[in-house]
Amino acid sequence: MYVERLVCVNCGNEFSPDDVVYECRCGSLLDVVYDYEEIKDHLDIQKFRKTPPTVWKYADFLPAPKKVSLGEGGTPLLPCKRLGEMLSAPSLYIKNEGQNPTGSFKDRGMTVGVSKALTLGFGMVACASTGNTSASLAAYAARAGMRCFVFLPAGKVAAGKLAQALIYGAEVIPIDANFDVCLSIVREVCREAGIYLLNSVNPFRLEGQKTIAFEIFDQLGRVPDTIVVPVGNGGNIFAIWKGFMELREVGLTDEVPRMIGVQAEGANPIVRTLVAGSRELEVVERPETVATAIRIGRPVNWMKTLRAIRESGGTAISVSDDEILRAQEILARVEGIFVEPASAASLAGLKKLVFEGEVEKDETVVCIATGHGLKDPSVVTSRISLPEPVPPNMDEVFRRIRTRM
Ligand code: AN7
Repeated sequence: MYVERLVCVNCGNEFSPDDVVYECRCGSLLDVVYDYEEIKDHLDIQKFRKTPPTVWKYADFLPAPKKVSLGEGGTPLLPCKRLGEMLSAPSLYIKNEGQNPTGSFKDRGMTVGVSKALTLGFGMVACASTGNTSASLAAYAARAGMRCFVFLPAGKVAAGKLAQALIYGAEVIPIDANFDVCLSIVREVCREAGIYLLNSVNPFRLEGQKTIAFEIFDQLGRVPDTIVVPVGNGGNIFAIWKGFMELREVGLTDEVPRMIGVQAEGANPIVRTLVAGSRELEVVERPETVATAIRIGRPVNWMKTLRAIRESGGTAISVSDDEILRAQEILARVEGIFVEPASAASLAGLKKLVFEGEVEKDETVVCIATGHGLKDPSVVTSRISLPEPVPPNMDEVFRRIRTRM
């Protein structure tokens, strides 16, 4: 392990990586710092280039030894020529995180976070979640033989995600409140009850998620110009940016991409904060969107998010629920990639960015498809109705298909 220390992103205060600490005395979150010179000295570039990508390929850049895994990472980076041409962004790629073990990018964080929990000697883990975090944590906790508690906004979690948390045996605790309230509750629960917290306030979990950047670099053979990411709590956009910064730090590249965050119009605190040029977070008290995964009004990682966006020369934009649903449909129909609404936000955002001249034709753009479409089938079945049944009669069958050819 080349991990050195935890550093507060606000005041620079330092902690040991063996401390169970999620925030600094000043209230801000912590980041993990490594001995990059050591990593650089030990990096076998030939072997590195030949090894196929998975989360644990990048163990040198991770803060805990591998203790629990479900075969996460190694998701495809899919060139989308036809869709790219339709959108005037011909060098478009989709990083399909829906192909992770529980169907979202959260698995990259949980393999590392739960491994860290085991290393620290915890027997219980918990999180608040809009759905995917709970599905992922429940699976990794099951695999590790740990007790798992998940706090969910009652009635606002997609059916597939809820089914996952239940079948993996987590203790599901629905709360009559939104995600932001659930998170403040679980933070207190973990403080009081000796349970390890695995929301993105946990500095180690995000370390696993930065492997998205390493994989994109490996698969593309270079750093893309622009990364477009849906933003909820804002942990993932920071993690991906950090991954690219580390590749530069160890001398594998000179480039860092521009990080662009996309939020739903009804849940866009980061966009509001950027537009206002504010030093404080512009909280959205009652977040609302069809993309329930990113129905978040008080993103705990807001400082990290703004740093990634500002330092990379990026931006953040909002898209409407209607734009999100149309992007979801077009991605499925034109490229055969079915993503959940929150993930489609990145594509809806790209469309808008091209229209506004923010993204140019010659740019290589990677949209992060964060979660699988099967997580939330009701958004599709409530929009696209099932055709009337046809009697088992060949004349009737041919009549039906001729009208559709
Ligand atoms: C599909 O599961 O916050 O900006 O509790 O499930 O790192 O929060 C999910 C977030 C994007 C936003 N896409 O990532 C949770 C949760 C999907 C997601 C995000 C989420 P962050």
